[in-house]
Amino acid sequence: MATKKANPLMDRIKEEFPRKLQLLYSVSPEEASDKQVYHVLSSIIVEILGAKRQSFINHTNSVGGKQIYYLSMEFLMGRSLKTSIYNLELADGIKTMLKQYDINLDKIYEHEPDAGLGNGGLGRLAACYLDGLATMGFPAMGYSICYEYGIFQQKLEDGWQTELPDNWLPGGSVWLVPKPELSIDIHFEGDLQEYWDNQYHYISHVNYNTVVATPYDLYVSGYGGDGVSVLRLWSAKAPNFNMEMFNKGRYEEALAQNSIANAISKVLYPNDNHLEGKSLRLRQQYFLCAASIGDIVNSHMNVYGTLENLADKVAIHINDTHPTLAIPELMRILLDDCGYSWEKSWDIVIRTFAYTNHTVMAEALEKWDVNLVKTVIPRIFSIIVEINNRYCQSLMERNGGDSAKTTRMSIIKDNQIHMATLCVAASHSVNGVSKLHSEIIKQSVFHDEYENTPEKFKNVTNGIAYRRWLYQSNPELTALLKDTIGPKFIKDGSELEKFRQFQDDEEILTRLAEVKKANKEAFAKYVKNSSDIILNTDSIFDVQVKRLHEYKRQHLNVMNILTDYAYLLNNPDAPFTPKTYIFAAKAAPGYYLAKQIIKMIWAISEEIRKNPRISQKLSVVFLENYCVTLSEHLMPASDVSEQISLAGTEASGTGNMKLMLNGAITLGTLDGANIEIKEACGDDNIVIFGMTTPEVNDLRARGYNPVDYYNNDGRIREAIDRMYHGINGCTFHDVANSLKDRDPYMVLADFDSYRNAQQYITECYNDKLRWAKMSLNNIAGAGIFSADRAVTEYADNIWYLR
Ligand code: DL6
Repeated sequence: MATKKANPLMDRIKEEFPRKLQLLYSVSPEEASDKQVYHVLSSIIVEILGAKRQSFINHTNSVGGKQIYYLSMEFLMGRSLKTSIYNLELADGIKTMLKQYDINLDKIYEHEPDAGLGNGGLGRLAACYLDGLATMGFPAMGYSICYEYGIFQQKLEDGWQTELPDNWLPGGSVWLVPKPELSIDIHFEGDLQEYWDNQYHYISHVNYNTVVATPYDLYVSGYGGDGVSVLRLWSAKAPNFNMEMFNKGRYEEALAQNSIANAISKVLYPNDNHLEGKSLRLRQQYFLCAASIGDIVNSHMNVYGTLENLADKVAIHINDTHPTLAIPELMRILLDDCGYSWEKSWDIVIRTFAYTNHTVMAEALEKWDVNLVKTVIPRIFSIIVEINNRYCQSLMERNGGDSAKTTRMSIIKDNQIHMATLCVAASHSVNGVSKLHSEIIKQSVFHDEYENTPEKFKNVTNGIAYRRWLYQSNPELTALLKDTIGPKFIKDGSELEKFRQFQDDEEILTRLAEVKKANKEAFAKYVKNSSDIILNTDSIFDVQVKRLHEYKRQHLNVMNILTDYAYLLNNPDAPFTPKTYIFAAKAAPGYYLAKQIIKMIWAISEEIRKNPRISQKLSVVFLENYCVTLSEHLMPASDVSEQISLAGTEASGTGNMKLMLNGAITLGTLDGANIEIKEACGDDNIVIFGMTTPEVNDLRARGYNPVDYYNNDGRIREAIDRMYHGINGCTFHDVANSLKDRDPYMVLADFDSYRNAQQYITECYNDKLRWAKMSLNNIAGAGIFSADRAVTEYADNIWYLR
């Protein structure tokens, strides 16, 4: 039998580990605390990755390879130690090494805080893509802000969400490598001076305030191969204190300038799918863009000494509109610093930039007030105005002087700058994140733009760093897969398809069911250790975990639970398949209705908990502080994946992919990537309900009247009246009124269909072999949703990398 080859890095780690513990903490491995072990182990891995990255990039530069720069205000990284060790294929070696000192690696992981530099789907996607890019050997750097405080820590107090600061740097900074020599000065406010010299028109920006951007690098290992991505995070500091201003008696101004500068990288804005039109947010966005573009230009100049070939060697990707200001910033450098003509600069910009849209929610489409932009970044403002003038002129020419259409498509309208419009105008590619979403943006959000430049519009369905949720989080399922289809699926997700051949193999189906049961028990233990919640592992684990938003319709789930609860109160002895509804969700701190819905879930859970006759059959839990690490524990234990947004509202979803990969059955609408999940797992292995997008549009056009549903369906009436009358002593008038009077996401219209789907899924579950077969088909179909596949599509169709 062939023995597994030892990883050559292990010799170095075995030597470094005791040496560094001694050097940094004067302890031997036997004496070291788990925290010290975490720090030393992490710093060794960072050094390994740093060296690997250096040779990877040296090679890219030596062959003149194109580089990807991925700009995003959010990267929801989670923990780095475990994923790095697994991706470097060091997990077994390190486990064995630590065992000899009686150290448990799983306990060491617990000392790392999540790097929660994002809100949800958009930020997690960016993190997954850094992993995919490294794995596929595409040279990539992500850029974001080194927020001192990431996404808040959620705590429920009597069911009401409170937000605690997420001070992640004390434990997390070991992963950050400072690069002060690459710092960049960013200029805010000030005045523009125009002058002519030898027929050349110059603009200079004077009297500005400077903020210093200092980069910190976080390495992301790919699985196998040579690739390592870097996430470069910018930290903001005021330059030296303005003594001159202070000495002139302008004390407050000098101090205010300092604090404005230092505030820029202080905290992540905690909104998801919702813009925040505050001046600090605008500063954050320009800070990220100016620092990153400056850095890209500097490294390109170091290698090539010219920007002539920038678009051939560099692809800059804009993750939603938050980093749009990178476009005028690159124009500024090409025009003002390099002296290129407008036409030439614009040509370079268009060929360099690509943009992904991640939402159709109107409230998330960014618009900035003209006066604010003009004050905070005057030169950038003047460039946007010029871009718009030229763009509108070209539209008039192209559309036979159709001024109404030009006005609709204008970047500046009603005293606001429309960032998505600017992105579409200045990028060579615009993509949505699932097939449905990419169609919707062509037909509605960007319809005029699509008619104007159809060739720009593309689709790349999202993908996940699937190894994190499979072989790093679900060792039992990984072992079963290795036994049945061999280990190739770890490198190549499409290999999972081979698992389908076992869909009628009773022995394998039984083993699969045993894996799920073991995972549910492990999760129940984990939950019990961190809270007082006891999970019944003989019940169905029905899971809805995602940001709390009305369009995601957690309240539809609640309506069904209330209906079941009412039934059980009236029929306590009726046969009932036990079910545990598991929720986890953060709400934006200012989103009142979302917080009410959290409180309502908590109230139901409390009320049912107090009634043991019912809670054996029906139980509801709300897990606090949903984050990447919690998802890694939960996904392997889930039976049902609730993906119940109103059709046409969820751009893609990625939690749906993680759950499918772990064998959960999707209970969902035909929305976002659910449609492609259905194609991938097969119609019999998913439970679909509700209106389709065209049906939603028709109903809206006909006039949707939720109160009719309230009047005509006793179950709906009873559930909503329960919100009025009180659950666990609290009333929920605002949620009830919203459903009855407005119901913007048509919860009531889909209720009947959802309820039937819930009953059907329970029926399927009760047939153990059938359920295991459905589950197996989901795992087998999940390979298509890997980030490796997604980034390869970007590389081929958008970045033209090979
Ligand atoms: O594309 C990643 C992710 C999608 O899977 C979700 O469907 C979508 O809601 C999310 N969008 C955002 C938008 N945020 N803003 N602004 O998070 O993107």
